[in-house]
Amino acid sequence: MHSNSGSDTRYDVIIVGAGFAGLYGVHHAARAGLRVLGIEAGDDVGGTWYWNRYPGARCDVESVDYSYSFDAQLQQSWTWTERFAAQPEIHAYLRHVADRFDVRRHYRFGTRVTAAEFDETTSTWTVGTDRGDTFRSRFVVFATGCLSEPIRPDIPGANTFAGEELFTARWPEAGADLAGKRIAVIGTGSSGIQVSPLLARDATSLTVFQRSPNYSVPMPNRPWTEAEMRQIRETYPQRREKSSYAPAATPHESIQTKARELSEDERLAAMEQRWNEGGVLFNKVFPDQNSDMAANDIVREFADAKIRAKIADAAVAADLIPNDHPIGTKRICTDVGYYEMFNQEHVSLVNLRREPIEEITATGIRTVDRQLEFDAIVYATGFDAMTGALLSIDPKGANGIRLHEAFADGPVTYLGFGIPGFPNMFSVNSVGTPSVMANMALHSEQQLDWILALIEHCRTRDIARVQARTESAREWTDHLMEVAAGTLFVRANSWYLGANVEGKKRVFMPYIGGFGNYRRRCDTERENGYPGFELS
Ligand code: N01
Repeated sequence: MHSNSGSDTRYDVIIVGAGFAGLYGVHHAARAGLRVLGIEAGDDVGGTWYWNRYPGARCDVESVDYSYSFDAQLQQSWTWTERFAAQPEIHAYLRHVADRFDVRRHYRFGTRVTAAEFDETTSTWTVGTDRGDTFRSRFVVFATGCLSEPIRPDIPGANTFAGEELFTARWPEAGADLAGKRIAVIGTGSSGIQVSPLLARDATSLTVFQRSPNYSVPMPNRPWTEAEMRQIRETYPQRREKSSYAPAATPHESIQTKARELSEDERLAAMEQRWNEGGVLFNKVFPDQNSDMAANDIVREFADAKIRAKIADAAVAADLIPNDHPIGTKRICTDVGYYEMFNQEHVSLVNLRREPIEEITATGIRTVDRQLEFDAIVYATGFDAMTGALLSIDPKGANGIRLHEAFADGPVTYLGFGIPGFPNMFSVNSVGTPSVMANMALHSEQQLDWILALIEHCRTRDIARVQARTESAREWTDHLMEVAAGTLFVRANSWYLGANVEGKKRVFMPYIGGFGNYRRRCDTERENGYPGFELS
């Protein structure tokens, strides 16, 4: 890699990404006195909340928890308007954080990292960008997101479509005027389920193309009252304390009694309560529902009945109710009026299992049975999760090894942070962390605190190189699989397992043993002087 930027600055650390994690990392690295450079492909901070601007995009973790905990004044001064915040509000929050702590000055925006290479002789990284710059740094931290590499499905004829083509994960900043249009939505994961009811409101017609149905629980969103916000502010320290070692990094507690130890009435009451609380918490009604098929069946049948009751046409209901995975083993979606939407005359469902797409034409979509005409096609087709963004950069580590070679038999990390063969490089919210199963705001704080503490450890001891030991990474990766194998999660073709990307090795990527257990393990690693890493 040759420098053509004329930039001779040697950084202590380069942090790639300006989402929850990157922004926090850059701020704290600067605060710790490190020479830090942040690089971000988007034109502003926000990460997921910068790119996913589609109508209806909302977080399924309560707003007051899905926010930074590190600064009491920030926490006290910011007002969340709704229980589940919408994308514009979360993005505004992250922009506010960037302004408040003056973080933008450390960033290069609109700059995509395209290469990263470790130099053996100097133990430094050279990072290249799509603008032709190269930057050198002792450490590099990839906070590039778990769900940030969108998939464009390989459907024949897709590039011949003459109408408007939109991706939920790359929604135009100026919005899209789809009122009065005939719209196709391809994909029925969280994004497709969130966007469809909003698009249906003003469309002439909306057709949802579903390959696999998903479970969705209604999101009981509403504005926070002033009294609630006051109470939350008063009890924030306790709320955060409760979250800090909790399984999902939120203050919510699970019912402790197993499903089959409760009477039918008690079970029904518990499920009804969780259903009404809404969202992903329905994955945690009973402690055994993700490990015991009989317990899972109880919850699944309850959800099936709830969904069936919303849909007028029994045949449509049968298509919309999943039958290929235990409930919760694919991320439970959260919706506002998704199932009810199908009761409207102008909304229809195409079950791709019965009626596959043959090709996309200039005017619409041709299935094996018919030609359907559209003005716009919306792709809500998911992401190359957890490894996609980092593999697209494909860093070159010690001895010239490429990341895709190191991951040839599946991703291997130690605690998510370190990859053997890649000294002085850290990945954030990566394979081997609870990340996607926990509250990302607090998870990101934990990740960057840990990494910055290790960097500090190296700096104060003149340690030039730090890298995960092969045996500790192997052990941790085996442990991930072991924990997952004890659950029902491995029975679903989910993106957790990489099943949505053709040719991707099936490895259960998140650590499913809970945020608290993971965090304790990371604490121990630090307290013991990083025995899982080689320091030299
Ligand atoms: O992506 P997905 P997503 N032809 O992978 C279908 C988080 N999130 O963006 O299942 C036809 O879940 C695919 O079908 P199948 C959350 O963690 C959170 O919706 O592969 N269909 C599937 O239906 C979530 O889990 C929130 O058979 C094709 C869909 O596209 C994660 O992000 C909101 C296809 C992709 O679903 C990802 O969600 C949004 C093809 N060729 C996202 N290719 C909230 O907080 C793919 N599909 C609420």
